[in-house]
Amino acid sequence: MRLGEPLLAQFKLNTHAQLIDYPKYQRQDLQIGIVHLGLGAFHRSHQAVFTDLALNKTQDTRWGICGVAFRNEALKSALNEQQGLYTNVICGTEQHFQVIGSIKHALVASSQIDQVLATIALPSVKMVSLTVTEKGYCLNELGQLNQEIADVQHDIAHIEQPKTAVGILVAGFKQRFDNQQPAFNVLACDNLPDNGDKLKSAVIAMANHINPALASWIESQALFPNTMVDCITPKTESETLNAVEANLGFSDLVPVQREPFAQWVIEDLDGFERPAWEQAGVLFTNDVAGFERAKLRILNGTHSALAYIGTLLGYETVYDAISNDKVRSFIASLLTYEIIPSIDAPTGLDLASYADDILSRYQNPAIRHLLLQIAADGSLKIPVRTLAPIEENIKAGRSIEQLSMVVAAWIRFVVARTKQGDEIADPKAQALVLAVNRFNGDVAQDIKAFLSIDGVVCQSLLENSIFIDSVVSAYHRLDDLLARLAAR
Ligand code: CS2
Repeated sequence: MRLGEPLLAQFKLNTHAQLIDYPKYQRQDLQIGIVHLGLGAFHRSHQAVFTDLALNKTQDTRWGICGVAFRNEALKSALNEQQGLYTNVICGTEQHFQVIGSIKHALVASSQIDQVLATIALPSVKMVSLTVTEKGYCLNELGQLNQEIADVQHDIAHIEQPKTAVGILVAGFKQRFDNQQPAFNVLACDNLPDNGDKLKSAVIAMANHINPALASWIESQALFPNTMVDCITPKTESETLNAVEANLGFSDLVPVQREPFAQWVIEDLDGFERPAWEQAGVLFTNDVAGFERAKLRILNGTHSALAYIGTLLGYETVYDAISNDKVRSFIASLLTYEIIPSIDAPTGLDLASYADDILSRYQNPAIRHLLLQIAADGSLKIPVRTLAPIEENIKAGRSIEQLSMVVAAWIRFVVARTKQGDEIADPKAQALVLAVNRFNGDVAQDIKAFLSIDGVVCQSLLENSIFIDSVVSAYHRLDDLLARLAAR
């Protein structure tokens, strides 16, 4: 039998109910309070789960979610056939199964933009939240709206039919502004520092092209709290579907899998209407920046290091790579000497033990987190995760040797994939491949040309010879490092 409302109704009666958690609120009463853009696995393993937990505790059915995928029609159809229900498989020493009910229904932006905008216009909608990855913010290297992106230009010219997340927000605000309805708030949930502030500035920049009065209205009426989100969520695989079927006896076409740990820190802004997420363990604070920097540099920074170095060593998953003691020591030393010193710890957070806990999370054999998944979009991730601490370390006179090794490994990863003719998943793939194809064997020149690709490295760092020399030197020493890490 397929997961859906009829099955949910039976949970209370059948034995499977002992194996799983399931919604205990009146799903038929759920209103749409949140429109979420980006219906990938991460939203469904994280924010939708926190919301489900809050709904279970409060029975406050104002906060159902309308999930908007950008293109994935199959996900939308499967979720809607299951009345929005899906299984969250928590993979620790044992598997734990939760049927999540906070998503009421799903839409696809590329084929149903009118319905998406009509939903955002509903008076019950108080918030639009997003998990659209770094590239969804359409920012340039200065963190401002990148008007060279074709879809951004499209949205400025045709705001009624937006394609980008920024455009959907602007179009959503525009209809409320035109109809004199109250604004909604926006909750950015992606791995970028000051995610809310940056999204706000991109939205306002686009709105300014449409109507400056609209831009000032958004500026004064809408809140964009900054957030930190954390939960390791590998892609759903056929094993995930099989685990649900084997353990629960029903089929779910769109389950998600994740680690037991999940954290969500949200800037505490007055007037931000939301579910009672604090009852589900969400932390509201005025120092999100400290948590964001710590998580982005310690977790995401070492993730990217593992992704490039691990792939070059022939590993497939984070678990495989971190199970090599030498790789683990390299990562531990990178953390101790170059990453942790670059972070101002938020009050109450001990960075060394935070980092230890993260390394333990990587050593979870039940999580198959593919290095290639993390390696994607390096041109957007490396600046935030690796170049930002490099820049600060240079200013403070600290070492950047190991961070430079990560940059060198990223470049080598791109070189290796280009030579093998493998796809490079990156919005700047074309420019990256072009740069590699022009390599002439003069390492200093090649590295400089690669790092000069438009919009990857900010100008001040590009002009900094300490940085360039350090990456060139790391590139020369990379083979030795890889050989040392590979030696058993
Ligand atoms: C990862 C993140 O794919 C990546 O770039 O570093 O998705 C990471 O797993 C999450 O941020 C964990 O919270």
